[in-house]
Amino acid sequence: MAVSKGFLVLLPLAFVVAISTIATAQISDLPIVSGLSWSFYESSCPKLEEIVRKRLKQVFKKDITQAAGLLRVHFHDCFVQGCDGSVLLEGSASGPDEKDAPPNLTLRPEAFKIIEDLRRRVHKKCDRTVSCSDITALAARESVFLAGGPEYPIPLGRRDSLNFATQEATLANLPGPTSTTSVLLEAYANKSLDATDLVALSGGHTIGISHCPSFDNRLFPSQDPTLDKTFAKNLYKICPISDTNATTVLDIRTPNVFDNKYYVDLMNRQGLFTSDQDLYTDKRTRSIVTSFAVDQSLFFEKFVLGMIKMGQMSVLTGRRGEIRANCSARNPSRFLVPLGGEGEEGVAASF
Ligand code: HEM
Ligand SMILES: *[C@@H]1O[C@H](CO)[C@@H](O)[C@H](O)[C@H]1NC(C)=O
Ligand SMILES: *[C@@H]1O[C@H](CO)[C@@H](O)[C@H](O)[C@H]1NC(C)=O
Ligand SMILES: *[C@@H]1O[C@H](CO)[C@@H](O)[C@H](O)[C@H]1NC(C)=O
Ligand SMILES: CC(=O)N[C@H]1CO[C@H](CO)[C@@H](O)[C@@H]1O
Repeated sequence: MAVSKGFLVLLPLAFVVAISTIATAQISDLPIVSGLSWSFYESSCPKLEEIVRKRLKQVFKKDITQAAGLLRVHFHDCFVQGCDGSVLLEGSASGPDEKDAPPNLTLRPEAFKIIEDLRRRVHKKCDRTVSCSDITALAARESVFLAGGPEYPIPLGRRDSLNFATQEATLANLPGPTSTTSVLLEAYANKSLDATDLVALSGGHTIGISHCPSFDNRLFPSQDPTLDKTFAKNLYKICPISDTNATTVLDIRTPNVFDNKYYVDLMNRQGLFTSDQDLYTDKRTRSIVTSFAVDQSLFFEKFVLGMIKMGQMSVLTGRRGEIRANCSARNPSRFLVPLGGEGEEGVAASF
């Protein structure tokens, strides 16, 4: 049963008591989208989660920064057309795809390679039973945990999209880093995510990096007054003129650890993007930022709830969608046989 995994394991023992408010029963009792299940691969691929964790442990031992890349890919997948693996598809014949849209240009090529490598390992053990969208979701979940964050179950059973997401959809659905809290609240509300979800999910920026063009609106033509002065000085050293190629970390305190220091950064005016810092400036979200900065277990709890919500956005289940044999390409026609499940729609009827 998934119940055995339905708890949050927090590394520092001190947090265990505080987190007991969100115990086993609560997470796997959450209502989930029909077609998904907490124990979806229990019989078809019982070793799935073990395979993913074991491999990612090896990958992160070499380079922990890959965790951030994997977390971000899942976020991008879910926000554009739903968590359907569409972000993984490469080059459509008929024009630019989701991967080529500006916000995706900074997704790490390694993240796509890691996901495809996980798929290969999983399918070797379990044949083509596990979708690329589920592997992406699991990789994000493991990235959070292996970088020091909470351990939590996620519902599985997603199918992979048959179609590409357009560049237009990508731009319309992924808010930019210059967005204000007002814009973000509206974009999230449109996806049934509330202010707490927004602030908690933004905590994903506790790991990872950014390129100068994503934040140099705060440096040029003039310095954003909400930037801490010393912090700004260092950013000018990294990005001496606008549109340079260099990178810096998103969380200056603990750049590779999944913890609540991102919120401490915001309280010290050391958030990197306008979209980060404005969460502390805006009265509607400020108290949520403060509550996470002083209580890591509260942040972990809300982050997990946000991820479980986000991970179910517009998913394809049953016979809607397919299980790709290659995460970056739709299946060739020899795979076009109905997959299990009692859905109404035929597989790949559209082509
Ligand atoms: C609130 C809306 C969000 C905006 C505007 C935003 C924007 C960005 C931008 C501009 C970057 C850096 C791109 C670059 O220049 O390299 C970035 C990186 C990142 N974002 Fe977000 N993001 C948002 C929400 C999220 C969410 C919900 C998550 C996950 C839960 C997330 C996880 C990450 C991670 C982990 C990185 C670092 C990636 C790496 O190191 O390769 N972001 N984000
Ligand atoms: C909300 O979502 C709908 C479709 O789901 C989209 O057409 C609309 O542009 C979105 N609005 C905002 C503000 O994101
Ligand atoms: C940008 O960065 C890439 C990779 O780090 C490098 O190959 C390229 O030369 C850089 N471009 C500029 C204009 O600095
Ligand atoms: C997977 O699909 C991509 C994109 O079409 C292709 O470049 C790659 O060679 C494929 N991999 C395998 C193992 O067939
Ligand atoms: C046009 C372009 O550069 N597309 C890139 C989008 O991001 C992926 C992953 O980094 C690259 O593989 C694509 O080449």
